Amino acid sequence: GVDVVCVGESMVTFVPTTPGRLADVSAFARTIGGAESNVACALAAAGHRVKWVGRVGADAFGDHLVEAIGGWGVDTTAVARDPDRQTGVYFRAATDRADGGHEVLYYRAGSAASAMSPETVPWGVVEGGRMLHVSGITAALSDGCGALMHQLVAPRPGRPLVSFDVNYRAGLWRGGRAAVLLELARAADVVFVGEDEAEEAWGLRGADAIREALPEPGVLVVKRGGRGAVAYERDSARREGAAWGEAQRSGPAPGSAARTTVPAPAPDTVTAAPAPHVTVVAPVGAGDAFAAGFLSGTLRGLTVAERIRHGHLMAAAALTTPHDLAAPPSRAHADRLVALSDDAWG
Ligand code: KDG
Repeated sequence: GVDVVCVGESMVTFVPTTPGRLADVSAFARTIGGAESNVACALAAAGHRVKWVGRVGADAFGDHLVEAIGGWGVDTTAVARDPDRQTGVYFRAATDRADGGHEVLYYRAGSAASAMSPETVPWGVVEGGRMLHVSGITAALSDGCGALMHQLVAPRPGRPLVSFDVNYRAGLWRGGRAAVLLELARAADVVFVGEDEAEEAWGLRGADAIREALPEPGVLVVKRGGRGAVAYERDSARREGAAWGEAQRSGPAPGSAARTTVPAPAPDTVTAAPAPHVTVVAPVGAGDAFAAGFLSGTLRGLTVAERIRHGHLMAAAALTTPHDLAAPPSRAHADRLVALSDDAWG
């Protein structure tokens, strides 16, 4: 069986070989991008069975994505090839702006992935894992992709545990607020969001305000950059622990009321864990790596504190490479690092 199914658009990515504004640089190195396939690759590298579901053109860049992502050990058999649309591409500057943002140029409007929809993505495939990982990027790609996202997170019997990374991308939302991302997050079981993006996307300030606006998910992880991360875990989610798969299967019947009408949730357990200090080479991909580390710990039934530390370790690896993806430490090595005392982590 498959542990995790990741659904989303992947793109061929061009990163300048010299620093500077995109307007000035002239040479680029090709790499791969795509938040959900980044998570898939990192999870596969950590030893999990992972399937990436996406849609690429029947072109050379589509070949490259399928081959490169497959090279990380990800099952790509469910990736659709669209003969009529091209694979998405994006360029990003090598130097990040002082405000923490980075310069990005997307060439993805009308891409093969934008044709993903409830009609073009085979349901049997997305339902086939213990866990389903998706992100808010997909909701911005097209109406069909938006409809697909709503369908993927909707409560239903037998639904896998749904992990949702908010992944607000200002360039895809024209810099505006994205209320739909809050709606999608509400329906998920595990939610990842950065404090900065919650402010940009929803105007919410600080971790507690985010939890207040988003009380439904069993686990909400708020990332605070160099200050680490804090997780809010509902007691019911904690009790279910490693048995969450079973709990999901006996969940609400089809057509029953959405989670927003579920009785008021029991109090949260709040777990904060600092991040190790690293010299950042490129922040892109760190959020995906964090999600992969956290989800890997979830699949292994680790405590929330341990899951956060695995997330931080994977993120540290991604932060210190110029590409989105970094080879994570081996599981045994990561477990040793996670078990270090609080002093080593603080
Ligand atoms: O998280 C990294 C992604 O942002 C990057 O790989 C490109 O998927 C991408 C996007 O849509 O921004």
